[in-house]
Amino acid sequence: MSEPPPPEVPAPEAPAAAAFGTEDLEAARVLFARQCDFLMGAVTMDGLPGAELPEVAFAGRSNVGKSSLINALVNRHRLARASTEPGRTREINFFLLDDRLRLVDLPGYGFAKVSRGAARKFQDLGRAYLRGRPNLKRVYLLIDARHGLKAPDGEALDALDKAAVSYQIVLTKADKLKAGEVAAVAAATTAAIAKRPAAFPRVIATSAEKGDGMAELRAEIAAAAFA
Ligand SMILES: Nc1nc2c(ncn2[C@@H]2O[C@H](COP(=O)(O)OP(=O)(O)O)[C@@H](O)[C@H]2O)c(=O)[nH]1
Ligand SMILES: [Mg+2]
Repeated sequence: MSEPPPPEVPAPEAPAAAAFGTEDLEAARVLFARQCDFLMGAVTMDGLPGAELPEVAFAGRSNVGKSSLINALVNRHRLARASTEPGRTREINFFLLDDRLRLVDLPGYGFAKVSRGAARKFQDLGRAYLRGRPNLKRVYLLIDARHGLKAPDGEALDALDKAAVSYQIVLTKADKLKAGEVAAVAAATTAAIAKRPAAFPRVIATSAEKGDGMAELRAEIAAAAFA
């Protein structure tokens, strides 16, 4: 039996693909094809690199796909360690792109395998970074497309709104759902953040595995970093 076509979900905001012209998409593609290297990992606020370059940070629950997304953005399979073991990324990892932009892999929140005290310490570091980083241009908050926004994500959104840090939601692992299901989660997420003061209104659905949404996300990042 053939599947009925997915329902048309009205997009409250223009779809991400329409937000950028061909030139913007191409410029972003070229930027992300440049040299990208691991710069350093930091375990304390004192250990952060200087604030002389713009940074965009990736945050989300452990296992949501942060490292995989960074790898996919720069087309490098093993740049950021993608691990199935929660809590392995306990530091803030910095990647330097084209000597002019840093991609920042933040510690995941909500791991089960580390002690509460240890988990809190990493979360405090992530939180301190988010609150006090003058060169932080935008935070990409990753949400598993299969789950949508959950309570721990709500806490992260509250913290970002309170700190007045611009953030944008990225749905990950879109390849695990049908297109209509992804559109429904994107629409629900867009509606859920509509009244949040620091939220950027466009929600981007991505698949690090298949490459969906990567061109748009690169263009969003370039626009946020160099605006
Ligand atoms: N199917 C699929 N799996 C993904 C995708 N992104 C990440 N994963 C898987 O999800 C798991 C966690 O990914 P990882 O990048 O380590 O998450 P992190 O803890 O947020 O850095 C790994 O097994 C990845 O292979 C995706 O777009 N599609
Ligand atoms: Mg990781």
